[in-house]
Amino acid sequence: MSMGNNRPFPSQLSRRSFIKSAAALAALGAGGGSLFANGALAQTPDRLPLSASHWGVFRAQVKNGRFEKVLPWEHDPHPSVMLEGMRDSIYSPTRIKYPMVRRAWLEQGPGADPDGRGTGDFVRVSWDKALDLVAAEMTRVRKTHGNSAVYGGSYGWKSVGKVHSCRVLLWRMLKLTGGFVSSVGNYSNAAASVILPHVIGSAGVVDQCTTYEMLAKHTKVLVMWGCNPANTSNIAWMVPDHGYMDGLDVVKKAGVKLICIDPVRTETCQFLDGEWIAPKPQTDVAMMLGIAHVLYSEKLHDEAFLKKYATGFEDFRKYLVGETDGVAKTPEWAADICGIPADKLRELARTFAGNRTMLSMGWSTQRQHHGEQPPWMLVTLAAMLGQIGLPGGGFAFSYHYNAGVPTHDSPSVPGMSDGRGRALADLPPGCTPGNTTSYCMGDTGVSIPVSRVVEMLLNPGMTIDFNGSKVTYPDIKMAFWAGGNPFAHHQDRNEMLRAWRKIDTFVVNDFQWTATARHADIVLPVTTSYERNDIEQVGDFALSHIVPMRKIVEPLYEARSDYDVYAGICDRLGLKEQYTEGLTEIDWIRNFYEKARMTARAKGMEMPVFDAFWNSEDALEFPVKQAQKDFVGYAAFRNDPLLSALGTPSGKIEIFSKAIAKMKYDDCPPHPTWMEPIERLDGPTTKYPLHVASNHPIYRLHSQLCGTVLREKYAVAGREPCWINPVDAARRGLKDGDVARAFNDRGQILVGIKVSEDIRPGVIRIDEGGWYDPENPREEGTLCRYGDVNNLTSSVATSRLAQATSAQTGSCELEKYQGTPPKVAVFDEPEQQARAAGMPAGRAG
Ligand SMILES: Nc1nc2c(c(=O)[nH]1)N[C@H]1C(S)=C(S)[C@@H](COP(=O)(O)OP(=O)(O)OC[C@H]3O[C@@H](n4cnc5c(=O)[nH]c(N)nc54)[C@H](O)[C@@H]3O)O[C@H]1N2
Ligand SMILES: Nc1nc2c(c(=O)[nH]1)N[C@H]1C(S)=C(S)[C@@H](COP(=O)(O)OP(=O)(O)OC[C@H]3O[C@@H](n4cnc5c(=O)[nH]c(N)nc54)[C@H](O)[C@@H]3O)O[C@H]1N2
Ligand SMILES: [Mo]
Repeated sequence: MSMGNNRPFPSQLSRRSFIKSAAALAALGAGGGSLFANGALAQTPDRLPLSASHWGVFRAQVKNGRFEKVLPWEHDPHPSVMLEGMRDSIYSPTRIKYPMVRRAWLEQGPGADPDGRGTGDFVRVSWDKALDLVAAEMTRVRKTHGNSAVYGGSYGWKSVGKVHSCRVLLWRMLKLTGGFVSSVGNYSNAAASVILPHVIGSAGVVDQCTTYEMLAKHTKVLVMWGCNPANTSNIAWMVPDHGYMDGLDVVKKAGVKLICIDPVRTETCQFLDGEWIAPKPQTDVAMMLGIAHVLYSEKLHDEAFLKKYATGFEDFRKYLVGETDGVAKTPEWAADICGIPADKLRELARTFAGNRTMLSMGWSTQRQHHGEQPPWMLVTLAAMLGQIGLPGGGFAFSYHYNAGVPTHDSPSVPGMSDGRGRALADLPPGCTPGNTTSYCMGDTGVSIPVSRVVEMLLNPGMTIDFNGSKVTYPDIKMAFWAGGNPFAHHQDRNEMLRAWRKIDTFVVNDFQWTATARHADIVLPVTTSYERNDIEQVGDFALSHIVPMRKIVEPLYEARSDYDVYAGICDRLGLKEQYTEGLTEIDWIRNFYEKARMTARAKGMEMPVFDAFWNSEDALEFPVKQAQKDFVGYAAFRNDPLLSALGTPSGKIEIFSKAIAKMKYDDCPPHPTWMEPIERLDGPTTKYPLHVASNHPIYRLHSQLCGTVLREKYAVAGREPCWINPVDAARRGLKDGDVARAFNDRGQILVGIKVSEDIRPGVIRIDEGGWYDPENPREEGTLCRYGDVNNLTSSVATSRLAQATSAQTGSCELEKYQGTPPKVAVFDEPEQQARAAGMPAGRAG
């Protein structure tokens, strides 16, 4: 915990009263050989109820049943400012209070007036009525159209907790009651995690990276290639450990030279006083080819490494020097495309080759058209440098995602399973044994690449390629979502709205009135994770603690846990016992803990009994071995490429992939290749002048917390901020604080102008996750009043290989908004809900 008080980040919450003496910390953590911080302390703030979130572990001060104040956990080295938004989200005016049904759907039946979705005309119903409607509609759709008419992919970041993992709980219900169409992959790294197994034999993006300590000791040059851990490591899929700040600090103190290749001068770049190089977005492959050409022509590449550890360099070399296509990828050629001078590319090549260099890439570069290529090209560049597997050298794809903090010696805590599917004895209503229709057989339908959901809805029956296989789109009539916000996360909002009109029924579980909930037919109000008990682990890579998540407050309004909602649906189909297995919330928590305890015992560690853990009001800490502190990525492969061969067909790094060559995809050639995206800054056929960068937000997790007080910290004129370079602002007569309209052929949004030197000319930054707020939901292409950037982005797939999202592909124009801008409404309580307050539940339905 070496960080001082003067961190330049907005993400720090004051820990004033919670810094403990070293002695107290020792008593908590490492005392007496026990792994357990066994609450020997008095009723001090550290005995307040403990729980956890995507923003960190925290303690809660509760007064009269209200969560009054959030206190950072005393072991959090860098508490996130987002914790305050987390608390506020519980009491936000956007809370969903009651089950509600869209009036047209309720009165005229499924599929009625699909254009009316999003207009807010909801009717409050009782829980009984709502669950009856959902169960009956699931049965109707399955009987009429089969199980593969139900989409339950339900992508999203939900809340933390092993028991109340709402997507898994949904799948468990959908599997048990029949079958459903699911999804594979994610919006995060789907291009990288499909291409990298062909190249390095593992997903790469979830591999642990060389630790920060080892970087500090060995690395001379650290390249952050579209990689911003100082922002994106604030959160985690489980609970963040926040060890990245100490890590970056150690690297800074060691004097490692940082080079940031990014259209934005990031927090990471600022903190480490890095050199900022800002290429045109989406041109990184061209830039890397230019650097590779210098390495090759100046004989700075490591031939021995390429020979011993890689295959296919010769095929790539021919492309690099232009033997295959007549175009040498010289630095001059690259400079023309990426906008970085050829001499700078030469200098970078020499700097990389002359020093121990770590090339660290984030995931934005693969969230673009042809997004498979940048990670492949980065590995190729690293292979040419020959430092892979050496301490402090090589490549990495996860520093921005909490990797680099040593992995602790801990057991994994299992989570809720999506179940065994349906046993024959559990036949759904209307089925007899021997009936082989898909509805009665529990046929689980197909899985689609997750970002193709809109393409699927628009094109039932169409067959697409996907990583060497084929997927045929089913005809979806009903979609069920829990724990995600597709009306924020998916690209090309207006195309999506057209697609959504094709389905009969859309059911959404959430605790807040997101645009997704507002576009539902049936809305079910669920609890936040602070209104229920659970268990989780700390640190996606660190795995340092197991934390008891204690209920902080009783459920507000009529909220029920997702678990209870699905149990209620299963009850109506005669399957409740099978769903719950007769277990209560605390039974599940105890079972998962006990399984972890057995795993720990097998590793020679003794964890306390469950009750002691649960009542301790502290997290259980695990030790870390020296070998993990000294971890070096791909060292085993380098030391013994036969015994520790990679998982590729050749066991080596595949610069040329025969497996991909066999697929014959024109949009994913068999070696890293520069291909023009459909749109880019100064692209040959690009219509609009500004590239839209939709970064991950500083004060939110995607759309989560957008409806909270945190908005005051970043909103400009009440809208989502749009960063713009002074040159581009002046050209359009825009100044700080203005409201502007950003538009292209796909859509239009209002944004608040934030003029900044920290963004490259020609690029604007509008973070993803701003809540969609259509001015007139019935009108196609209507203005979004708040600033959901996905009105502007393209839904094109990266390629036929990964079929991943290209969220970073999009361009637009910007103009000052004339007149009085329309009021933002998406953060207010919906009118029909406010009116329904006095109405006894069920009166209307
Ligand atoms: N343009 C652009 N678009 C992007 C990206 C980008 O970079 N640019 N990034 C993409 C990426 S990487 C991702 S991961 C996605 C993220 O997209 P999402 O994961 O869909 O975004 P979240 O805002 O986290 O949505 C989670 C939702 O779950 C709800 N929720 C939380 N807890 C519970 C619970 O216990 N039960 C239920 N029923 N609901 C709950 C929250 O209230 C929230 O509405 O966005 C993608 N979209
Ligand atoms: N605070 C916060 N942290 C998060 C999240 C969040 O919502 N908020 N989301 C989490 C999730 S689900 C994910 S998937 C990860 C996402 O992690 P990333 O995908 O790595 O995050 P981004 O912010 O999209 O992009 C990282 C950097 O790439 C730069 N960049 C964009 N386009 C280009 C390009 O074409 N070339 C180059 N060289 N750089 C480019 C951006 O300016 C940014 O600084 O973050 C996680 N962490
Ligand atoms: Mo993500």
